[in-house]
Parts: sequence; C-alpha cells; structure tokens
Amino acid sequence: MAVNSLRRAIVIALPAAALAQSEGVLELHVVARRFRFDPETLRVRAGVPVLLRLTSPEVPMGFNLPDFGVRTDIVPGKEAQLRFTPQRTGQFTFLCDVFCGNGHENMSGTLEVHG
Ligand SMILES: [Cu+2]
Repeated sequence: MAVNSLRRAIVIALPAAALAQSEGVLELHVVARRFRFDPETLRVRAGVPVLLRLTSPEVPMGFNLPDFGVRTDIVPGKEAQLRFTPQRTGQFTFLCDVFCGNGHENMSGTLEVHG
C-alpha cells in the first residue's frame, strides 16, 4: 500500500507542461471496460516516450504497470493520463488494481516493448 501511494505521488508530481507536449511522444488511448482493456495489447518502442490516455465508461478502474512503476486510477467521465518511457524490451503485464466486479481478476493486458 505504501509503495502504491508513493507511485501515485510521483505520477501527480509530473509538471502539467510535460503532459501537454506531444512531439515525439506516442499517444495511446485505452478504454477500461468490464472486464478487459481495449486494446489488450499495447505496442511501443524502447526509448520513445509514451502517453497513455485512459478512460472508463462504467465504473472506477485502475491501470497498473508494475514493471515500470506506474499506475493510476481511472474515474468515469474523466481522462486519466500516464506518461513513461520504456527502456527495456520485452512483454510486460498491466492490470486493473481497483476491484470492479466479478471478472476483475482476469482484467489484464500486455505491453510489448520493441527495440
Ligand atoms: Cu478491476
């Protein structure tokens, strides 16, 4: 719990100007539904900054990518943003970490980082 709080504080500490920059940033839209992410596979490149724009049409969700130390809550009616730069190649699991009903436990996806 303490680790999650720390991660949230780091994400919030990002300056607003950093989120507004779009040049050289890969923007991906992800919709969190019961009980899957759409899309379930995100393909990015190592070293290229990623801006995830996350929405949930139904109920509060979470997006947690533990291998990169980023997570956020996704509140219906409000876009959540996550910015990070993957430096390692491979496949990494992201998951919903806010209980959203029966099926929540299967709500995950894959970040593919290519070289
Ligand atoms: Cu969930």
